[in-house]
Amino acid sequence: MTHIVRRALLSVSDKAGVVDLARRLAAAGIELVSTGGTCRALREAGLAVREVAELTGFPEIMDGRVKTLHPLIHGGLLGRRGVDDAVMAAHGIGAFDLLVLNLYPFEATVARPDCTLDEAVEQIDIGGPAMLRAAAKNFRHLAVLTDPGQYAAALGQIEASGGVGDADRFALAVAAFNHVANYDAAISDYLSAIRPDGTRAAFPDQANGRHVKVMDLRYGENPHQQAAFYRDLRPAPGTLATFRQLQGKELSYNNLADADAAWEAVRGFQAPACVIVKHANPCGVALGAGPAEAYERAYACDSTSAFGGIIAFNRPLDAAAAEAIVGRQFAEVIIAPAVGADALAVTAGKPNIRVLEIPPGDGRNTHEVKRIGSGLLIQTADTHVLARGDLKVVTRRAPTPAELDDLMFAWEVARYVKSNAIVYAAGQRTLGVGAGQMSRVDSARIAALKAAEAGFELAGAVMASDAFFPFRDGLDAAAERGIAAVIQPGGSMRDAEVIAAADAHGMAMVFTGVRHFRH
Ligand code: 93A
Repeated sequence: MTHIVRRALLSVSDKAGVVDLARRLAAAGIELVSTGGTCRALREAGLAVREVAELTGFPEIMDGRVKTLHPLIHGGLLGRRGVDDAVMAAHGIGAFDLLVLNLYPFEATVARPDCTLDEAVEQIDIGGPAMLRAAAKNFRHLAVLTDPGQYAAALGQIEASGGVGDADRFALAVAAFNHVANYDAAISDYLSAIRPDGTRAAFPDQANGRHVKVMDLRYGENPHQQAAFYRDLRPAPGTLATFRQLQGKELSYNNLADADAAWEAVRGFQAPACVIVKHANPCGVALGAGPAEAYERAYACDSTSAFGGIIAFNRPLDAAAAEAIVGRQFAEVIIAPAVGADALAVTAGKPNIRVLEIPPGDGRNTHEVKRIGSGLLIQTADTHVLARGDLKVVTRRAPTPAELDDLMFAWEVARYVKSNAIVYAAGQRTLGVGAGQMSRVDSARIAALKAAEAGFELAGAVMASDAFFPFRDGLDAAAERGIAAVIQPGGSMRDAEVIAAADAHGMAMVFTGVRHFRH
């Protein structure tokens, strides 16, 4: 339904287009009410406008700090037709049907390098956001314009039908709340960053009210970079950001990034699991009867890389697992959903090891954000869960039940390995991981090298690939190494050729239909 516009309130700092808008509103028979500066601009253009101060009988005071904060204004914006009519009439409140408002130019002001704190504070709009929120809340009865870019379409509707339609009033209200939210974020960013001496901190204590600073970090990815760690205001329970550090040195930027990868990977397993991450990639992943066994099996995959690694468990850390680690290797971080007092007594012998406990919760990070230049790339998190029923057997030979278990395991690992990812696995443990190569064949070669160094036999093992094989050479090489079964997305132009190669080697191959690029 269209709500007919009879009376409009205009109060804009950015006066672009407002005279033309007001002229056409007046021509449509709409009564205009306006604040001081806007009113002057409209009158200078020869328009008949009523000033807010005349309407309320109360002057603008305190250099304009108080100009619209009056029941005759807010009552006119908030009154519900058909509900509040009597009270409005009793108090002489006239309804507004349209609000045209944009806020004090706070961001432009603080962008000036010479802007003082006092100047910035004067640009904190109070009455404007209150009116925007009132009008946006009352979207069933009012349209609200916050951007000159919205004027033409609204005018078109008003001139054609006398008002603005339901869906558009709602969309405009949402835009108004976003305008206020961004404005408030700019204020909180600025004020959070200002130091008592007027200089601005590179890493403010709070950022835009949606993140809170957990800590300054000694440095970033490299010592010449500065860094800090912020947490979402309401972090998803069970994610790394909710950690409690029980012992150890200060966490570094790289520790946190790797810990996140290790924790997210280990959370994906149902059975007791251990994931060891080095430079953002798993270098050993295994299931076991308990944490200690899972660790032993994960460590064996690549004991060289595990040195200085991040070790994550999906079960409480017990003394046996803690002893296995400290007796054998240096670890940067150990993460577990709980750490027993006996385990902590063991790790205390190596006070440099950071031990993190993540309180229980099955919340997930919903979005991933990457900065590119002065922009952001945002995507939903890769939370795809592969069910066995989703697999398509494409070879003559189907995987045996044991192969199927290992294929599912290897696939779960591969999603946490940087592309191109190749994972060799057997018996619910990784045998070799090839990560981050520009060519899939090289990743496979590296994974085989890792397996050989660890003394693992690849004959009868399985292979997971995060994306499809473009040519048959990957399959031929795998067969030469003794790989018996393969899991991969499929979808290459040469799938037929790749399947023929697998068949020729007597391999079993399944397609997942999804890929797990990770860059
Ligand atoms: O100083 S305020 O916070 N107090 C108010 O009561 C108030 N009412 C409107 N700022 C207020 N405004 C703002 O004035 C509006 O958000 C708009 O940006 C500006 C328009 O003022 P003028 O019409 O005098 O140029």
